[in-house]
Amino acid sequence: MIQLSDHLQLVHDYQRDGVVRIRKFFTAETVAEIRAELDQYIRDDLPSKPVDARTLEADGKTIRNLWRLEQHDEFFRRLAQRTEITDLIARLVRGEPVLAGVETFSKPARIGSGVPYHQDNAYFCRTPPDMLTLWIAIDPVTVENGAVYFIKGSHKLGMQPTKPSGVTGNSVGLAEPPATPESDQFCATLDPGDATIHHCEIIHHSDPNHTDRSRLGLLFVYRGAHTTTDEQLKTTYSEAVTATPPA
Ligand SMILES: O=C(O)CCC(=O)C(=O)O
Repeated sequence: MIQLSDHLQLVHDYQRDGVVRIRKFFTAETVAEIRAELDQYIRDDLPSKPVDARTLEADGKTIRNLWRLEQHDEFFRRLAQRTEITDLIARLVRGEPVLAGVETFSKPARIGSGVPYHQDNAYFCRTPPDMLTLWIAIDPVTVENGAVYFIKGSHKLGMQPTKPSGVTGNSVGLAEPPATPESDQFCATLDPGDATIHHCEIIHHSDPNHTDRSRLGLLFVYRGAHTTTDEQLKTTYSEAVTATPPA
């Protein structure tokens, strides 16, 4: 893994923009280990896990997301809790980092579905919003195969009105699409091993993958230990997830 020596610049950019891109976050060797572990988990372990350990694409068989890998697989729990990572995350969540989730957004070739405009805190429901996602590219991430687009600075706007999206795995979306056109948004193209870190209130989305190339991302979600549940956000989330369950 790379040495994250320039924390200060990164913290500054994250606070200003709500998202940062880090090249070569993991080495090619670590990316290969992650891919092998995911393959093994899906083949040997997932069949005996609860049905909500994954969300499928519309074909009813291809994995869209794996959820709660930190509970289901020791390899991922350990990887996400390496001190090189949590030392950086502590600065960004302004306190002791607690691992809240390890998951995939797999975006498989040809059938990978889009993710509607949203703010993650509509799902996480924490206050203060000191929570974030480290999104690590396992496959190359391009404009064509469904890179995530972020509206820089939108994490400073507070929570925007939401509506149930009807999208399995992403049940809460923004009530209205943002005024900023996609061409003015930050498109997080990544090579394998590169990563982004995004704030839980930044507005973002991704488009479907109609290409022949998979766009697999591994996500580590952290919150500050000082954050608590925002009951109002939780009520809205519970209604949406009841309307569109993740599995
Ligand atoms: O990977 C994607 O396409 C979307 C990811 C996302 O919405 C998130 O990290 O909150």
